Amino acid sequence: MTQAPLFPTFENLAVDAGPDGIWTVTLNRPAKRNALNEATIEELITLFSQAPRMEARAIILTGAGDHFCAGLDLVEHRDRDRSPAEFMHVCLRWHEAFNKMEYGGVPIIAALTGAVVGGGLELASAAHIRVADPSTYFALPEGQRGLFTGGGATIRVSDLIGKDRMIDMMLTGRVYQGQEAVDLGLAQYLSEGSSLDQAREIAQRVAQNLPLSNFAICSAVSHMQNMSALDAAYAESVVAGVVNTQPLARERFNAFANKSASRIRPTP
Ligand code: 1HE
Repeated sequence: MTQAPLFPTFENLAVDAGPDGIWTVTLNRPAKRNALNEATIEELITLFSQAPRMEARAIILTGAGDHFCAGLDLVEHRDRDRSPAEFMHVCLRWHEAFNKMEYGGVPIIAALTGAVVGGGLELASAAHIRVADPSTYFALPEGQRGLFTGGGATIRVSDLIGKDRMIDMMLTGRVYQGQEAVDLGLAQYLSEGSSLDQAREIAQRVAQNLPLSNFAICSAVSHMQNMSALDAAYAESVVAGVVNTQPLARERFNAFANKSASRIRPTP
């Protein structure tokens, strides 16, 4: 893998910035099952702060080894013996990283394998598209570990699956996988083979959209969800005013009008 030239050398992430604007970002602590220590979160903040200004057209987020992410680095947490205020600040850095992802405007496609647990599910839920494979499983083992979610699960995971299911996962350690996980909303896709391969196909398709459209899709929808319906409708009209009149879209309108553009059909 090649390191994106404008980034410092990351210790915990591998970044492969492809010439087509599709980046692959790999959590790179497989010996620790990609558990999220403070250093990894700082690297995620750096990366996802800069990516929108570096012409990334889509980012595939994956984990090295068999497991996407084992959540909070429990050993670091034990060793640091943090005060409540210190851990609050840790959580605020997680929020910084995950908000940069969700609101940054670059489509993020998470290719999930193995454990997507605790903070790993919080990370995955900040991606715009999640692809699971037959090895992927989702859990919130906070209850069993003597913890509570701190990386945004109360917002994002409950948005995906509903508060009652999330509470059940946290209380009982219930694990979801396969089609059931997709049906519940934990992932949008279940690949038969490698989730990374399917994530690449999705990234290629998504990267064909105009960047301004993708920016709006991958930031405005989330922002509008935080607004009143009245304000969201107003903001939507403003965003649509900018996006739907972008000069680059004209050739797409022309292609539709002169019948050279593909038509929308159901998959055979
Ligand atoms: C870790 C971590 C970790 C593995 N922090 N070091 N997260 C959890 O409760 C999940 C904890 N992890 C596991 O349940 C399992 O490790 C896995 C199912 C992910 C993988 O199992 P396995 O058998 O492949 O690996 P392993 O033998 O358990 O672990 C291999 C190494 O990874 C080992 O280190 P080693 O130095 O002894 O070789 C483990 O200690 C290390 N490792 N997971 C630190 N999480 C903002 S609040 C968020 C709250 C949460 O995230 S709660 C969920 C915490």
